[in-house]
Amino acid sequence: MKKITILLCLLSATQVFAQTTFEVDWDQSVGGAATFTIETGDTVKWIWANGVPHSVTSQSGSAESFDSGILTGMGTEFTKTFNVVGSNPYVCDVHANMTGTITVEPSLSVEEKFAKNIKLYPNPVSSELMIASLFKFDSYEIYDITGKKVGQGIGEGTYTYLNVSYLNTGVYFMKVNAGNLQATTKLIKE
Ligand SMILES: [Cu+2]
Repeated sequence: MKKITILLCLLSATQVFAQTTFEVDWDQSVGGAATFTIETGDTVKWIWANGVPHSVTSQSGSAESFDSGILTGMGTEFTKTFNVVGSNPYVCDVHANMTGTITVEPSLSVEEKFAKNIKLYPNPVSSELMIASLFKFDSYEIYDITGKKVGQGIGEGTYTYLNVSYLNTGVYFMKVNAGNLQATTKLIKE
């Protein structure tokens, strides 16, 4: 009986640890940073990144319904925990260009969460590229389609900017490393 109790405690501790809060700086420049793939029980926290009125409002067809109402004030927060598997497209009621989708999957490992939430903006890119990651990352490497390394750099947080205007037009692969996690995403240079 004792053994079973301990095992149950371990299981529940692991599940709590696996849950993640995803933070979004919510303003008109958010772009694709407002889109995440999460697992059931994960939380998304939108943080107003300027003093302009915004809302976080689910669109029709969203798996869950949510609406912050229109709120104003830098640092204002709206938090939602997602418990239903499915797709949640949402928008700011004030700014039509502030949109995102929260995709909720039944469960994801830490490795999967990292890999599914590496984002490159814009993509295709002509000069300045932003790499955004769920977790603080250590480094990135760019490879061409022959596997030759054509760029690399250091990550200092969850996002970094780099200039890729030196690359020829074509397909590349961006590898992002965070501790023992790594993920590779296709990058198009135009
Ligand atoms: Cu807005």
